[in-house]
Amino acid sequence: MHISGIKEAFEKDGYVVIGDFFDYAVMEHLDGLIRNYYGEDPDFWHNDEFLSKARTEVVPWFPQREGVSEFDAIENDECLQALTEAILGPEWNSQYCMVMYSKQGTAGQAWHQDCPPDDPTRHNLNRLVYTSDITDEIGGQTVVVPGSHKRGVLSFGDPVAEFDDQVVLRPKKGTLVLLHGHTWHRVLPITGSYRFSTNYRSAPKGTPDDITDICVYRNMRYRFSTSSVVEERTA
Ligand SMILES: O=C(O)CCC(=O)C(=O)O
Ligand SMILES: [Fe+2]
Repeated sequence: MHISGIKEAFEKDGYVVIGDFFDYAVMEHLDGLIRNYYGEDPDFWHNDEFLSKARTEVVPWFPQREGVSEFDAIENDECLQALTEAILGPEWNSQYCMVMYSKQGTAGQAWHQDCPPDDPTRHNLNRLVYTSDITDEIGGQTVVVPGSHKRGVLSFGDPVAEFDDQVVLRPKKGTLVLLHGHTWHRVLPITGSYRFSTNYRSAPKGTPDDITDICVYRNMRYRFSTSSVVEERTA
């Protein structure tokens, strides 16, 4: 698929999946670094209220902030940069690289939008890199509702109920998923060992750095910087 086709698919669906985007050996190397960092039993980072209300269990890691430079190669990948520019326009911003790890037996992530869609033009772009396969045996499949980035705020309701028009993604090692921050998405429970993904977040020119501070769930809006529920949703 050429850049124009990818851009078109992204604009229509709010996400696009591109298999075999990254080099296998690079994926192997980063995968090893991530497994080594988390070890056997990482601690949770969020407080109990968040864990129970959001039904989201992830342990984040920002490797570049700790001087782990091996993650820069993906960030500097020319194809990834060209694609990002096509989607976000000139002078887009690279925000940070965040690995998200979920342990066996945890809930994954409930339905959410990474940032409120109150202003449709203000959003982040997830550039998700999968350094190992997401499989049905392990769980942790990424689920999206196509076109939902144009539907406004995520509907109120059961945080983890299925949508009729949802699509389950099973990215393989080396797959790139571009996902609009307003697209309704979630991660299924982790039934097998553990799963992680690596997100190179970016945003159009002029987007505030804290664009993803408030996350919209089906039952609340949650502010990460203060670990607080800023709105209990009733509708
Ligand atoms: O890990 C995934 O597959 C999706 C994670 C996610 O919700 C995000 O990066 O905003
Ligand atoms: Fe997300």
